[in-house]
Amino acid sequence: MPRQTLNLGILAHVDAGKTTLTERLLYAAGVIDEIGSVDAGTTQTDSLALERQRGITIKSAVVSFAVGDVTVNLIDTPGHPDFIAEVERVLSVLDGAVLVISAVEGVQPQTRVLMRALRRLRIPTLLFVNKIDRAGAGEERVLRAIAARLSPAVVPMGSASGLGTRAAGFTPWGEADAGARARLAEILAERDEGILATYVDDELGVPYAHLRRELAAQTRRALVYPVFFGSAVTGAGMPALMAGLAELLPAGTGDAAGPVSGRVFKIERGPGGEKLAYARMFSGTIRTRDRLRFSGNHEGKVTAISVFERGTATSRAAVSAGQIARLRGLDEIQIGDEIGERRPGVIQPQFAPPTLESVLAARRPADRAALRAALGQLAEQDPLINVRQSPGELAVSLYGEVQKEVIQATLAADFGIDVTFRETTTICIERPVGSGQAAELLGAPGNPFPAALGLRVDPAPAGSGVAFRLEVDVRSVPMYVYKTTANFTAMMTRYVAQALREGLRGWQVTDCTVTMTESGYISPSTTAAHFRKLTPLVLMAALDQAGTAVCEPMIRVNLEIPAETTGAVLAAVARLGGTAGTPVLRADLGPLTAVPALLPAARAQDLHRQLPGLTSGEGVAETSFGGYRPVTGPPPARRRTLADPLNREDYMLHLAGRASAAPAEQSQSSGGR
Ligand SMILES: Nc1nc2c(ncn2[C@@H]2O[C@H](COP(=O)(O)OP(=O)(O)OP(=O)(O)O)[C@@H](O)[C@H]2O)c(=O)[nH]1
Ligand SMILES: [Mg+2]
Repeated sequence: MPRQTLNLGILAHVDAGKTTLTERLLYAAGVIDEIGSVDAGTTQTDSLALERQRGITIKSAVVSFAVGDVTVNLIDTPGHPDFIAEVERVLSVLDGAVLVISAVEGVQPQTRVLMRALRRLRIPTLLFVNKIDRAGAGEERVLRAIAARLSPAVVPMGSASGLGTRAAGFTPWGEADAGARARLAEILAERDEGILATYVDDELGVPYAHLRRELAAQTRRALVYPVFFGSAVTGAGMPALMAGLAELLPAGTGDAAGPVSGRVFKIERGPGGEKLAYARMFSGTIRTRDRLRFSGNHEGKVTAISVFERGTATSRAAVSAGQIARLRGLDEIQIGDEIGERRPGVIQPQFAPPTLESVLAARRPADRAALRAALGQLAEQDPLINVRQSPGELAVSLYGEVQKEVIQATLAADFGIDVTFRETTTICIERPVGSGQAAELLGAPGNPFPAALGLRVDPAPAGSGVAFRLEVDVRSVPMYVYKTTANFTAMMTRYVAQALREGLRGWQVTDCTVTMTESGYISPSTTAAHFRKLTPLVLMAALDQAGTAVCEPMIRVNLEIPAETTGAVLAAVARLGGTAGTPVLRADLGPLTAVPALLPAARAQDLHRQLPGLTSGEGVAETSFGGYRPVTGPPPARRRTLADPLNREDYMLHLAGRASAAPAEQSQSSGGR
């Protein structure tokens, strides 16, 4: 029987100890003989120079070790919220996760954000309460916070002792611990009829082996969350946690003989500048020199394969289902690409998009072209930075200031380019406020192309994105170009998405339905390029009729503040352009009052800064993405990019002219396209 593989993510709030725990697990499994430290910059997974300097994780990293028959591919992720996109990309390739919680700080804001995503995706997860050796470490307190804030379905797996000392330890419960056994049966009985029936008769009536099997089954279905305690620094609790990985999480072998299916979650450049793609294999086998299809229509030949074994990537002739491969030779491949067969189901983003952007420029004018190329490479590894080029200007999307500093330092260290950033601004979106329709008919005066296209834009619910629908007779679609209607629809969907990247005021347009109401062609002169070029023109005209509202990103803030400071905090929220809900006194918060508030993303940082002063350091604020809200006052506009080959402003002027001017002038103004 082939070895089983467990693709395991380590997730946590920043500084909870993920990288230290990774190092400790590698040591305990015998992969490394000496334990590196984050503070000395000597760990396996914080291998980038910048990670070592700063002592934080920036990129996800893969290492592997064995527990019994199971090969664990561990993916260490960054905890800082500026790097949440790294976690996002990893989530879709995991079999299970360990969510690390500090025994001192307890459940922190990012712990909740991550747990929400893990629960939503039903990823089997073990909770590991780390740092029990540190002064101030708690057990009951942390368990209560976990139950109240992460999930009530938690199962403590043992008890901690000597908290706050180097001698702190963890003792797993076993068959003889009657109290723990009864509690375990009680929790499992809530989700299993068989156990419930026996348990009601006799608390200890369910055989212990049966309870453990059921615990594993319920953990694998993400119904319950076992909790372990320990210390990544002293090694306390490691045997229990490692046994838990093998016993409770779903390792598998996959179908190595099945059709090839994999997913790329990380892109890196090798020492010679070659592209390296990290892919998790769901099914099938890839061998060197295989030609692979990825992301729909691209193809490439694999020139080398590494798999993860005993710590690092090792060169191999093949990689199969369950494993993580590092593939070389696929120059066109991108992060998020599916290799081979598409897996059913759409991958929904779990976290908020970046809400900030900043214009940057090379200090030395001679570096301008090099900067563009370097940003292209950074975008390969992190497409969400969404490099935008407008006349004379380059801008990137950002989650925050730390990410900005990291981009600056990376450009300096890896590319030798010194850059300066202009001030950071928020990224707005545009939503249609009404319906609009426009068309270019075959041979109509001013239609620059031998193709007909009509589009209608209708508003759709907030958060629904963009939908495209075909409402034309299929006979009006040039089949000699597109082969099938499905293909035509797919291509039109692409053109529409492309065109909606910049709306009337330069922001991405979303939350709308675009319907194709008119189509026509002249065989054989009409080509795909004509539909592609006509789409932004017609769509902009339709959008102009519909009108759009510029909306800014909002941050939802859950404040927990001393009751007597409520008035001052509410006033500050209002000053920052936010709104607050009704304060609630909650028993679990002791003397604190909970206040929900919604603030423009641009101002949320200000509230964070003011909160300690307003609440004598007692207040805490937990933030999450709060959607978009129409801006008050004059809507901000964003500079257009060069990506659009046709000048849409010219076209709009031309349309305006067509409405009022004489026909002779119209045909003139359409010339030259
Ligand atoms: N006392 C004690 N300190 C720990 C323990 N685990 C980690 N630390 C310390 O906590 C700090 C952060 O540890 P990391 O392992 O870098 O935490 P991380 O979760 O990987 O951090 P990011 O990747 O930046 O989010 C370091 O100074 C560690 O030495 C522990 O069990 N006990
Ligand atoms: Mg780390």
